[in-house]
Amino acid sequence: MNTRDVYDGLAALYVPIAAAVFALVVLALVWFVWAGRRRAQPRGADEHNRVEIVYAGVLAAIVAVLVVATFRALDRENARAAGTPVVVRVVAAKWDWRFEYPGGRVETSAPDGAPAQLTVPAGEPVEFRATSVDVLHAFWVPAMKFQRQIEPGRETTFRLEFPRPGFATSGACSFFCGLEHARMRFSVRILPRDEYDAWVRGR
Ligand SMILES: [Cu+2]
Repeated sequence: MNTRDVYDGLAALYVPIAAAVFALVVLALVWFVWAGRRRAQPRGADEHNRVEIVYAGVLAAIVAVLVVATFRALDRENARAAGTPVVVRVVAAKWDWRFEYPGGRVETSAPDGAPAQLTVPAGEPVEFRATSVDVLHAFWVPAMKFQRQIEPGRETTFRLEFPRPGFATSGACSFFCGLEHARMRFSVRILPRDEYDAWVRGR
């Protein structure tokens, strides 16, 4: 979950509550003004202990819900910022991709020619450290509208945040690199974070 989603989730809670409270206050004011005009108030008519206790209880409950939701959102945001970003090492070569993950998991193309698969978590920044072992290539994920040239002997670092599972399914080399350039593709699999962690561990 990125910062924007955290914020939108909170706003979706705050705005309806604020609107409902505002509407209730306005309605109550109008009602009291209308119902109370020119009528003599009997003694004790300004004492409504039960109503006031219910009112205070409802207010306290709303405040409690908002405070808990806000601090939870803050915790999620802090955890996201504190955690080291997911790092994927990318090695481009004529004419294949190689993706290396922390802990030693490595993905390359299959012997039957199926392209290498890039697996990433959804909704958080993924840091790519890319290099080439031979000539210039380019890392291109069309759905992300992102491409970056990859140079031999030099590490190129970039961060991408894949919004949700299924958002992108494929990528390719977008820099002509020789005879089989057109075959230099990879598939993209975006997983929820917990599934991604299980996948990385389960090599
Ligand atoms: Cu290439």
